[in-house]
Amino acid sequence: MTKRSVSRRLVTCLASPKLSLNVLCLVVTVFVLLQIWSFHITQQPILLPPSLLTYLNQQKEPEQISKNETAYLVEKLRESVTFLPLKDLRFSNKPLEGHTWFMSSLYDNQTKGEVQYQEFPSKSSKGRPLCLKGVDEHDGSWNYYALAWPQALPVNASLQEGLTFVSYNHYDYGNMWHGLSAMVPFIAWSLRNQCEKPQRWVLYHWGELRFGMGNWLSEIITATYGQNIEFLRFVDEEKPVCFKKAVVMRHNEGGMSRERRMEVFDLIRCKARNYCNISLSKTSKPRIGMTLLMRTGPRSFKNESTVINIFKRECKRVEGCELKVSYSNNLTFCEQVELMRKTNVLVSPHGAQLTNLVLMDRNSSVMEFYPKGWLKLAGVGQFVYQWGANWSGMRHEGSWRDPVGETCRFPDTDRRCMSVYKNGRIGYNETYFGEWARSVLGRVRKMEDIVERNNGNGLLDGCMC
Ligand SMILES: *[C@@H]1O[C@H](CO)[C@@H](O)[C@H](O)[C@H]1NC(C)=O
Ligand SMILES: *[C@@H]1O[C@H](CO)[C@@H](O)[C@H](O)[C@H]1NC(C)=O
Ligand SMILES: *[C@@H]1O[C@H](CO)[C@@H](O)[C@H](O)[C@H]1NC(C)=O
Ligand SMILES: *[C@@H]1O[C@H](CO)[C@@H](O)[C@H](O)[C@H]1NC(C)=O
Ligand SMILES: *[C@@H]1O[C@H](CO)[C@@H](O)[C@H](O)[C@H]1NC(C)=O
Ligand SMILES: *[C@@H]1O[C@H](CO)[C@@H](O)[C@H](O)[C@H]1NC(C)=O
Ligand SMILES: *[C@@H]1O[C@H](CO)[C@@H](O)[C@H](O)[C@H]1NC(C)=O
Ligand SMILES: *[C@@H]1O[C@H](CO)[C@@H](O)[C@H](O)[C@H]1NC(C)=O
Ligand SMILES: CC(=O)N[C@H]1CO[C@H](CO)[C@@H](O)[C@@H]1O
Repeated sequence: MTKRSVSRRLVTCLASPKLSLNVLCLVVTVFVLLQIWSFHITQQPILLPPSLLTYLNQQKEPEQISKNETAYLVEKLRESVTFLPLKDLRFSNKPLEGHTWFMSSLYDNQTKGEVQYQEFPSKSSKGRPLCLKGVDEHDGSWNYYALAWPQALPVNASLQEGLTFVSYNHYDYGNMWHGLSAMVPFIAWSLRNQCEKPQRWVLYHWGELRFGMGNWLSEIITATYGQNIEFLRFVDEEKPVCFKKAVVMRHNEGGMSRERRMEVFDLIRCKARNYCNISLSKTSKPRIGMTLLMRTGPRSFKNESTVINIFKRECKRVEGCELKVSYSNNLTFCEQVELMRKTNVLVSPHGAQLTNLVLMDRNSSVMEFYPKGWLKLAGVGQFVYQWGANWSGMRHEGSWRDPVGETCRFPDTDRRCMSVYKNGRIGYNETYFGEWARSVLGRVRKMEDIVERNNGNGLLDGCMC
């Protein structure tokens, strides 16, 4: 050890926070200075106590200290990334309010009338990407999220290139309506971001991973983005996945103005028609198309032939009206798209098949039917198709609620009756159905422009359909 390096190390040593070392260093420094001063030694190694020599040898050169301090700190940052449970049980009594129980420590970007979303990395995440971890499909509190600095991603993490859509859905991705509600905000985001397409999706329900959507929904998404859906597979619960760019939605279409929602449905409708090769010239379209979209099983009509005959009769009275009767359960996706293009009046019981209403031309009409007991017992969810019609620019023409049905041994407002009514079937009232159909058809006929609309005009740049 040379004098120079010894003295430099002694200076570092003097700066040490340990009092005992300081004292020792001071003593040694004085000793070294004395040696130098007395010229007794010049090139010989300085004799130091062995314990101090060991300590000094552990100290690195200054440039090395700063360099390896960085490497050291990055390593510490990497290790200190803290994963929190995706589902925060503290908010289980109000899972959908405010920041929700999903990624509850993070806040959405809320601009009035616009979709509520989170984007990572972003200014609000201070440039940190989002990382996810966990493979649980049954309990979302065993899946995790974290923000990490790009230079210090967590140990064992992989980085996914491109754009990833992370969806939270309180209901499910199999049901056409609930699934579509979860997808609307992503499409709205894309509309405002040069139609950017996701390279992959991560779907959560209550923080639990999901790896699929209903067929209708996945066709809608495939048609809208013009590519197949890729789901991210988490291979190992100890291997986090971080995203170059991630967009998170957890409020469905909440916060979006009616105009923004209609933009989304205009795009979906137009993309679906293109995807199904339904060109405007190729297929003829009735002047007024009335479609009975039937269900089988729960909420089907008890006496289909009578119901069909009532609407057939009313349609016949209106010039240019054509009635079609279809079963939603055995139509392909493109058959549904085609059918809806030809439908101006959709007549159907309450149920997921009604989600197809968004695929009709704007300003088309919907007539909805419920079995007994739903008004008081089924909760607000029973109004989703009234909302859906409004949000997609359709006219909900009202509902018929069957006054007759199975009898429940409790009072009709008792919640226990819902299990009796839930899967009820629907009767008919010939007088009411006839008058109702007449008045709806009358309104439709009065609207002059039953011609083709929604050619994708008015859509935003980069999202032309
Ligand atoms: C929130 O979104 C708006 C556009 O909708 C954007 O201009 C703004 O920068 C975003 N804010 C943050 C903090 O990300
Ligand atoms: C990283 O992965 C290795 C091998 O799979 C595993 O043994 C180790 O525990 C992981 N480390 C962390 C911090 O998860
Ligand atoms: C639409 O037409 C294209 C090109 O002719 C074809 O590749 C595609 O399979 C068709 N799609 C459907 C749904 O028929
Ligand atoms: C349907 O109603 C018609 C007319 O009321 C009746 O003649 C027929 O038997 C009913 N059919 C069924 C399956 O209930
Ligand atoms: C569609 O389903 C309905 C009811 O289950 C059935 O009556 C009809 O024959 C089916 N149509 C086709 C084309 O399979
Ligand atoms: C829908 O109907 C309203 C009037 O009821 C009309 O002002 C509007 O232009 C129509 N929209 C389309 C897309 O036809
Ligand atoms: C949709 O709802 C809004 C507010 O409730 C209402 O002003 C508007 O007229 C409705 N639009 C249609 C087409 O029903
Ligand atoms: C059927 O509808 C008509 C017209 O709304 C109503 O006057 C009549 O009471 C209804 N009949 C039954 C059995 O509910
Ligand atoms: C002397 C020494 O340990 N140098 C290391 C400092 O840190 C860098 C980056 O991690 C390494 O490459 C050096 O080997």
